[in-house]
Amino acid sequence: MSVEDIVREAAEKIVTMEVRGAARIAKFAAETLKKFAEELRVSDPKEFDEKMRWAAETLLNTRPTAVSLYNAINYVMSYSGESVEDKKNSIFERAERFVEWVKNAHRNIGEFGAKRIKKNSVVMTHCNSSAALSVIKEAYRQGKVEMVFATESRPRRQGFLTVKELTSEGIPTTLIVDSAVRYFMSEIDCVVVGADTITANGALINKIGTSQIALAAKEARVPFMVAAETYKFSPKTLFGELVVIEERSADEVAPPEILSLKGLTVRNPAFDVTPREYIDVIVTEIGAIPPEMAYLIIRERLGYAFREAGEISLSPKHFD
Ligand code: RUB
Repeated sequence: MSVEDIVREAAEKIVTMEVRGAARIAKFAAETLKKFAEELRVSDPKEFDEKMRWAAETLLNTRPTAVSLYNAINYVMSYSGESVEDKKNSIFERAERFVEWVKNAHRNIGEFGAKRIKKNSVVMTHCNSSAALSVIKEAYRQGKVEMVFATESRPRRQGFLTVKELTSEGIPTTLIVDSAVRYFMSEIDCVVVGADTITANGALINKIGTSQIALAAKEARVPFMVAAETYKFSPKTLFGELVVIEERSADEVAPPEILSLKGLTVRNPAFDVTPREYIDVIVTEIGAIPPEMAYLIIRERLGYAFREAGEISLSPKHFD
């Protein structure tokens, strides 16, 4: 196995969704860059930088939508140092700091988010979000959650992961198909979802179907909470860049006998956009904010995080 295979294999795991979810892929990318740097036997600093850049771009070109991946990679790649050894140490430190960021963020988000959940609540969630589950689990620990409705989340059924996780903690859970969301909305007290990306204007990009849930929630006047670490906010959207919505293979949607039907087209977008008007609150690790404040998070929080060592701006190649 060559040292490059560390990166190739990691990239493959993200593409095939063996590692999935915006926080997990971000953490995994940071850990992979660290491991790659650790194993790289190169003495020329310039060559080292080139190899690191190749690794960063390979990881970045796996899935286009979750900005957490871009932010994680940029954070680690903003390393400093003149010698290879110094560069490596800076990478180790930054990767470890990013991983800590992920872990601590979940703790705070759980705590802040749980405060917004009232006693005896029935909560609905979609897909499988570690941030949203932090909120739900903490609220349950505080005795506030009576029942969680979890959507199946077709086509990949991440809802199964969610119901496994919730039931393993003893949380009363109801699994529903995605199309049953509006049917049950009148029984729901609060919707909590995660985020793949939050744009500068406060829109949420999350698992396909999220915007329909937000629509049904607004109609029924059910509060809609987004649990999102600050590394889910997109600095790129500040400069007008649009979020690329990943479209995945038709195989995920239907079996071969359907896919072979003459004249049939299958579309499989993995994410959708929920405008900020549908969002009551975004719970981040530094506080619960209205979506209108997304711009400030990007400027004050992320600007600072990347300014520390000067941002290296990477653009994914095949998504442009
Ligand atoms: C996962 C998804 C999740 C967000 C947030 O999509 O949309 O809601 O990534 O998750 P996929 P987390 O399964 O296609 O990766 O809070 O864990 O980052």
